[in-house]
Amino acid sequence: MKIYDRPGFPNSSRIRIVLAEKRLENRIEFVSVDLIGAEHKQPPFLAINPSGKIPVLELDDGTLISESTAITEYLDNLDGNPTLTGRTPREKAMVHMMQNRAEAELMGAVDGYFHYATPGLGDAMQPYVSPEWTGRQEWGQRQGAKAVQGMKYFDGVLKSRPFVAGEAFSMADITVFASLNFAEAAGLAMPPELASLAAWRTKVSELPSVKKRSGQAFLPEDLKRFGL
Ligand SMILES: N[C@@H](CCC(=O)N[C@@H](CS)C(=O)NCC(=O)O)C(=O)O
Repeated sequence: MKIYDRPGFPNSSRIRIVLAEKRLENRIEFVSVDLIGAEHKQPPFLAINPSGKIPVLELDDGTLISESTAITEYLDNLDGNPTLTGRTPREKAMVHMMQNRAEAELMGAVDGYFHYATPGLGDAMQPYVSPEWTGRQEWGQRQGAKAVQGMKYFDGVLKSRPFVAGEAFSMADITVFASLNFAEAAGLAMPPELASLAAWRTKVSELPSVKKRSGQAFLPEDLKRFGL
């Protein structure tokens, strides 16, 4: 199997954690896609994913699977023991409900903040993601405020259960964790009073699959291009 991604980017890191959790890293060949250079918006990559987004999983028979949730479902079910996406109907429902909330309230909102309230991926990407319009900054800032509300929501959730979707670590935890790292990298701070979310984040960061951080840090060349 092949994965088209770029180390350090939030949805790439989601899948890297899944691969470590399912011990599948050795079965994957990684193909690096240059997001800052807008490689993912050019025809060769659009033939792989018409949405122009990473990550994409390519199976050995050539099947192309994009969308991190779909990729996670596939990888999690390969061993017949879907620990990350739910084993029972109730678990599955809870994981997908919380996963969707993590995407809508956190990951998507941080993405909006990053692309519209900050220089985002830089000059090469401007024609693709950030058309100029007068409300652009304001919309980006509103997305940032939405993301902070999302953090408050998940802080509340984590006051009454150990993980985002219940008793076990799941895909929803991975999405919230990757979103918080993305927020931090984009300069969006987590309010210090969110003690339950902070404690959960520390606990998740210490899980072996997360701690490994293989491919979860930006490439030095990308950090330089971000001016970091
Ligand atoms: N819904 C997609 C979102 C993927 C996504 O937004 N990927 C980011 C990288 S983390 C990307 O490709 N961004 C480049 C762009 O939006 O142009 C998923 O769940 O995989």
